[in-house]
Amino acid sequence: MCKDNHLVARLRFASMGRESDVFVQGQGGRTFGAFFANAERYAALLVSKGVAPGDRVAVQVNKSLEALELYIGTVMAGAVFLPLNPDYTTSEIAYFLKDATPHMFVVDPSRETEMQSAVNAAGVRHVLTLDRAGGGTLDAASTMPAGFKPVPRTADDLAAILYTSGTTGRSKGAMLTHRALASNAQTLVEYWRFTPDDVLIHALPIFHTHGLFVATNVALMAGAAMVFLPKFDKDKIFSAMTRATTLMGVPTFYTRLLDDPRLTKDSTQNMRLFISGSAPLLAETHTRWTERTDHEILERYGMTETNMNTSNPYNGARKSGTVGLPLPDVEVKIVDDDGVELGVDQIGSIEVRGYNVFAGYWQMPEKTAEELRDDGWFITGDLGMRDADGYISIVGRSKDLIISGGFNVYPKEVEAVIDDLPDVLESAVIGLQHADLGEAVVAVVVARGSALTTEAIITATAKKLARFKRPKHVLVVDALPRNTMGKVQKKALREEYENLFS
Ligand code: MLC
Ligand code: AMP
Repeated sequence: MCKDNHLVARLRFASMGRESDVFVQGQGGRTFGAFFANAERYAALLVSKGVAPGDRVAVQVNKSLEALELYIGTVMAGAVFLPLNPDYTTSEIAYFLKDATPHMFVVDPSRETEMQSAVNAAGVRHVLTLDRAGGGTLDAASTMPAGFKPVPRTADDLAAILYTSGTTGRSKGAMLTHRALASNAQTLVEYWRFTPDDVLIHALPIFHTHGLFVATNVALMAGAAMVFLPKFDKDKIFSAMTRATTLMGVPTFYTRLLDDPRLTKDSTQNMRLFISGSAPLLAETHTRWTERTDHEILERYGMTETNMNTSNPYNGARKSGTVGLPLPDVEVKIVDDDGVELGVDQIGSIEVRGYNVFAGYWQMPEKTAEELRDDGWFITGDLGMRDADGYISIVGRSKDLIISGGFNVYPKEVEAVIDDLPDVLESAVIGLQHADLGEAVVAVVVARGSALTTEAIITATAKKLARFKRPKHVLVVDALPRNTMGKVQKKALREEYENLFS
């Protein structure tokens, strides 16, 4: 095993000497040698533009291999990779740039002009472009020499910042160190038995923990190959399954594949492992999948702040409805409101500790202190329990959060946009059960006067919020239910409209 502190050295170790082996299959794919050489060129370009160790490089581009090479190149340059959803609106990006003050912003060329004022306000020094085909001004890297040597970093230095929304509606930058990312990838490679013989189907976005760190880092660290798809695409996944061995996805991947008659024991016979995470996998989905394919989906549990915490075992019972056992080197405890550890089958707050845990929220010491205890325990905001065999189940969340198709939506952020409309008195945003997305965002709105239209709400949210945060349905009501303290009872709303999408 490679003991180097540098994340890139750790990710590269398994493919050293195998430069001409295929890392990414298919047209426009890459050998390991070409992949790392391109990353070295990006690193050289960044340094030539004055990117110094610790500088943030914000990247809002469509999924491409070049974007992955830029991730590795940024970390090689000693800088901090900051990926952003390409669907984020200008106002969302303005917040991230101002908060993170990156030295460089890499954006799709089609959005460069629109982002100019946000770039200026944040004092970003360089803007480069990268389109989904690898074109754009970042292509200046092609004239740079390969062979760039990674800028030395300690295990505690930052490799990435990933923004995660918060209950207050203000996104927080989770600071991830070289150690956190490298140690978690190493643990997962071993736990899930990844080897150079594996071929992973990569159909997830690469601006979140799941697609960027769990999928990409694990494949690289194992020296495994990938089928790299621009997005979830049933046809392409079925076609890839004949030559791939593993798939990582959110539950929506699995329910969509189950809806297709092509999902059979035959079509999945080359596969050895299906992994699900980022949102709860229904026990029913787990059972149906096993019946159809003879494979048991392996469910695991993670977070932006912690990487992966628990996983069902590779060998041994994969218990549906549970997220499995704490991973090696990760401590998990279930505690009551006073922080006292609870016993078997008792529901409490889930806390985790280990190398996998983040270093705090970027420039938010108070927020960090609220959630990350001095002794290293992180308060996840998830509620769970442990059974007699040690398996953890997630039974709810103490945070007001909706998970839609694996993307997190914090109601407060959506409510703030809706409440800003002059014809709105107040709103409550809730998640309702949805067959495809797990939960779907719904806005329940009280009008001020009679002029409010649902179109006005749709337009306002479309202007300010990325698509996955926008309500799939708007209900205009006379009043919101409140308890005796005057607090809006979202539970009552969820119960009242529970069948909206069924
Ligand atoms: C797309 N849309 C969504 C959505 N995804 N709306 C709500 N929730 C989502 N998740 C919008 C589209 O913009 C479109 O809007 C409409 O819904 C229909 O889109 P679609 O074609 O059905 O969606 P698709 O592109 O197929 O995407 C669905 C999906 C995708 C589930 C495949 O959302 C996805 O890849 N999710 C994965 C998210 C993820 O990686 N999470 C990991 C976070 S890390 P319109 O307006 O055009 O109709 C983490 C830690 C951990 O949580 O443990 O892993
Ligand atoms: P994020 O902030 O996007 O990283 O999302 C992390 C949250 O996703 C966790 O706090 C959980 O609430 C949820 N999550 C991740 N994996 C699972 C899972 N397997 N089952 C239930 N919830 C999950």
